[in-house]
Amino acid sequence: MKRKGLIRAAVLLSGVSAVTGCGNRNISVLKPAGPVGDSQMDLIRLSLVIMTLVVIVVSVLYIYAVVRFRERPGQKKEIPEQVEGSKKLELLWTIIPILLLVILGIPTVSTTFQLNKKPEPAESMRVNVTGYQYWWAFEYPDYGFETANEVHIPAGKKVEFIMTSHDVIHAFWVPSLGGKQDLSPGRINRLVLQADKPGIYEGRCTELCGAGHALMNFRVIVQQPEDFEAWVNRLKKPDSQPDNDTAAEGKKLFAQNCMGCHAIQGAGYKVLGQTGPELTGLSYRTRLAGVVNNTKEDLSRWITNPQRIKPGNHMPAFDHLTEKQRKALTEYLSGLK
Ligand SMILES: [Cu+2]
Repeated sequence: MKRKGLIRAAVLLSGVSAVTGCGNRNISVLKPAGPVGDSQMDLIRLSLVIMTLVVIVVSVLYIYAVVRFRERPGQKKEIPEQVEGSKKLELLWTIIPILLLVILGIPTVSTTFQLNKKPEPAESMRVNVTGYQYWWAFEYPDYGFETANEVHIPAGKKVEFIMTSHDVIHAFWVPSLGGKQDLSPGRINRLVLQADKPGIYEGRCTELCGAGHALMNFRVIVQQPEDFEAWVNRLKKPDSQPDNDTAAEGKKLFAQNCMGCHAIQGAGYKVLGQTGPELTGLSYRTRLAGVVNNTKEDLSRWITNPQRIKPGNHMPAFDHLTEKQRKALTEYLSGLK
């Protein structure tokens, strides 16, 4: 019996840690990493205080009533005094919830308006986000380049994300930074976020968008302003030329097999009506397709059978390539700067 109880407690505790996201400190609304997350956390705290007070008051009244008015041995059975229609009581339990809702409502509405304010262009930057089944395009209109599945931003600066979708409805969510916004085809939505400290913050799609939805992950890479500038400068002048014979062979294979969907700046591969992620600067990314580490082995696995890694995505398998060709293509792509 004791053992069963312990097992139950362990299962319950692991469930609690799973829902609070304590496994990864960079993907939790309970550990905000910027002013937007902070103000949303304040609202969570306020509603938690109000709800806890309500639970305590109701529990105390309930326990008091059960104990005080319990049936005693030898007690004469009589119908207690009826309070139905009591104006005093009706007013009391109508006014108190209204007051609690007002206390919660005023800061909620004012925070919502405050967070939705358009930042001054001088103190913010803009990133255009497009959702695709099942990846993210991040375009930097101020710098004239695009990247995929990983968005770099400088610490301490407001970033205005302007969002739309290429196909179905997706939703952009970086739990540690706050907010959540839908990306709908034909509509433009916006979300302003800011990160205080450098770090990698995990992002998720939170709108069921198809078979690959649960793996439609992305990362927000927050850097010190000078490191961000260096990254921008590297991407503004991409070096996409192969630096050895194997990579040169890979570049040819890319032109034959991949450039219908993927663009690489600096190599002359610009795609109209692009359907696959931009590959410029692929070597700087921490992950591939948002789900596996950016290694040559995983890149090769991805090229051979992308469905195995992210089911439902639109990239065909290039399993007809020989071992040598796959190695060459991998060599070229993993060297993209
Ligand atoms: Cu989704």
